[in-house]
Amino acid sequence: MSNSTDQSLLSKLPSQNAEPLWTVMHSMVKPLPSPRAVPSIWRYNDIHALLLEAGRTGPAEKAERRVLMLVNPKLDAPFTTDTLYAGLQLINPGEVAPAHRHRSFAIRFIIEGSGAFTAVGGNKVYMEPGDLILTPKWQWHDHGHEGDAPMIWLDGLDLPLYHKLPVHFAEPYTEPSYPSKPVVDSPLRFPWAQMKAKLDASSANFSLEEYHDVATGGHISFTIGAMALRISKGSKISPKRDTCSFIFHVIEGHGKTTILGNDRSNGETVAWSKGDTFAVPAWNHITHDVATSGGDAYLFILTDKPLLENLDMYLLDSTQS
Ligand code: GTQ
Repeated sequence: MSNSTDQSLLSKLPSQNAEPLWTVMHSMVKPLPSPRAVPSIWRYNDIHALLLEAGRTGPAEKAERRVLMLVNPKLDAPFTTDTLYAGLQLINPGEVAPAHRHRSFAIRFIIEGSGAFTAVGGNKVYMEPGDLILTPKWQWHDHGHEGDAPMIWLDGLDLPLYHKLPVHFAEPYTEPSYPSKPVVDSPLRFPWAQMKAKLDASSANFSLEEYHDVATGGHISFTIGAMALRISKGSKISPKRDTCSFIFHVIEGHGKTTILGNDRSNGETVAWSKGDTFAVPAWNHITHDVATSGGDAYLFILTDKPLLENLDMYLLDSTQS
């Protein structure tokens, strides 16, 4: 197309709400997956102090949820990665984080404290450190605390998805608490002792276990998946990259993870220890390296793999050696 034809054509397009693809082909159809999120780490020591401070400034009832969102430095809230949201929530003894329900799916991974519960759909599920608790979408849920020290957990939700699909909403319940009774064995609670035993059953230098929905045996939700990873002390592992993004939370141990961008540029190494949380964008290369001193490392992992599989967007980089 000659330049003058092009100019003449281009000038006629805006009034028709049309634009040429050929001038922007490369930015529209990129040669590599192009996450907007960047690698990032939130250190527990730092956030913990701020969360305790938030705990002194006002009641959970008023805040609805006392949460510090873990916001990716290249994105706005609620993006921790391009698809996953994480936040750290604190509840004080005697408080109630009032009942509501929303269209997003949520998980809690318990970090510290004892005596708090999440009530989901009428069932009070007590939480202990290392437990994973599910809150399926559209279930009435409130958090309460019968213990005597602040309780803190990691929230994980699929909230970022609703920016492209703006159909998310929440409803408050008429009372602070939804009527509920305690349950001992809830299909929504995955105790740490059971998961740790599975991870420890392997003598390989690492073991990876997915949390499965008790009823279906499949992923815990249509959008978010959860896994736990054990890496033996002194081991270095480089899982193949894929189209998933991840949020890692350190349950135990210390080590470092090198995260390389989709074209192996912008490398970053994050050193981590207990309580830290870090985000890994899609199609990034990762290498975990666990120190010889100290014990095995245990990591909790949130992933968008169910979402990508359900949409047939999952791809493992089979070219990686
Ligand atoms: O506990 O219900 O971190 O609704 C963000 C939104 C937690 C919750 C979050 C929520 C919740």
